[in-house]
Amino acid sequence: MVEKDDPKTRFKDDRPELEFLTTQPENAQVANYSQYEKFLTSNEAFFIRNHYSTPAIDEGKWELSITGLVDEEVTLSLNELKESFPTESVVNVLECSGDGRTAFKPDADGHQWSFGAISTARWTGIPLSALLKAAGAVTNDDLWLTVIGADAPKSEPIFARSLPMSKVLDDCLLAYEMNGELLPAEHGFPARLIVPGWYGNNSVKWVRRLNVMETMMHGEEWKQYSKWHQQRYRILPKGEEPIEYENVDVFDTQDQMEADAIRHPYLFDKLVNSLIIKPTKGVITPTDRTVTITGIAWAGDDIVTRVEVSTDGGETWTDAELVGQEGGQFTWQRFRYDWNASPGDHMLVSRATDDRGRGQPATISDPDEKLLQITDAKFPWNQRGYGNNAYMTRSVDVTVET
Ligand SMILES: Nc1nc2c(c(=O)[nH]1)N[C@H]1C(S)=C(S)[C@@H](COP(=O)(O)O)O[C@H]1N2
Ligand SMILES: [Mo]
Repeated sequence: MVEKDDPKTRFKDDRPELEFLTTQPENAQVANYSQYEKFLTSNEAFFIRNHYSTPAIDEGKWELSITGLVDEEVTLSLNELKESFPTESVVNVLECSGDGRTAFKPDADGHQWSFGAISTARWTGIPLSALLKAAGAVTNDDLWLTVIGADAPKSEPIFARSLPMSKVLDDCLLAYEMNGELLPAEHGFPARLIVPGWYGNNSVKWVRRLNVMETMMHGEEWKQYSKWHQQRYRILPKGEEPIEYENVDVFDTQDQMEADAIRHPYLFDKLVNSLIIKPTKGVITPTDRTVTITGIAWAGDDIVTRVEVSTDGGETWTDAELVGQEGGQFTWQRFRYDWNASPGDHMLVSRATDDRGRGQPATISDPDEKLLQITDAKFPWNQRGYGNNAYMTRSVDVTVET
């Protein structure tokens, strides 16, 4: 490990691009949304979300094992991995499912992220399909792959996620590069999972084992591994304990909210959402009355087809222009709107729609409503404040002066 990547010696002063919520473990969000004007976020400005401190991993000793429903258990060194398998790249937005948690009232449990727990990088690594094939894994669509991280101290539950085999084979990567550089320690060195379009919690960092299984992790046998899959990262109404399912057959997070068979959705793919980058809150003095409003919109593994902007707090809406989605399906869509601004106070809001016709709700519900799904334009308040895509919580107040 190089010295600067030692979490004990790296302090927040080294990273002006980030606003640290905690330093040990490191949890930091993008400090200035102007970062989002670029379609890739630099490795230095990329948000960090760690449950445990960044582990010091010796790449010479690190190994990946592939276990479970396989012909033969396989163990691979980093060199074997890099030499024996094809690589692919994907530009993918990582968004923490707790992004926007500050908007839940009363407060939801967890780090109080505003809207900076989202970033985009180009990830390069090995398709999981190639790795599983090499181990002679059984890969029927109804199976699961449990991906296990190496960061938990001995006494703590291991960070691991169970992912449906169909998604795994489709497009998941074991990435070892981020924006053309080796993965930085805090982003999962030497190898992490990338699950395109899905919430960040699925993209396990510091991967050490892949286990092919008939069910998701659950019950006594997987107790040491399943906390972050079954107990956390679930949408829980006030007063309810998570139901541990063995299997679900709906993976889209919003579809899960609507499915009777799933009471407490898992945070899998990202909900449709958007964010205004410019102007920022405060006084603006346009030279010719035109104020360009810019922002980003994203929809997980769906596609953003429309973004609307309101300059009167959501009373009236106008279509924004979609300006190129460089990088493909899993990056964010930028938008702009040239606003002919009249002097006075304005509340700017944006809302996106995806190719399935799903939009953003206006607000977040009251906990006592105990909503299970988006209802009457309200996002369900939930105990841990996941998945907020309500547009009014992201509004920007500006005063236009002449
Ligand atoms: N092993 C491990 N993987 C992990 C985590 C973790 O704490 N441990 N955090 C997850 C969460 S909640 C998110 S949002 C992303 C954040 O990735 P980043 O720190 O590279 O931005 O990593 C995920 N992978
Ligand atoms: Mo997260």
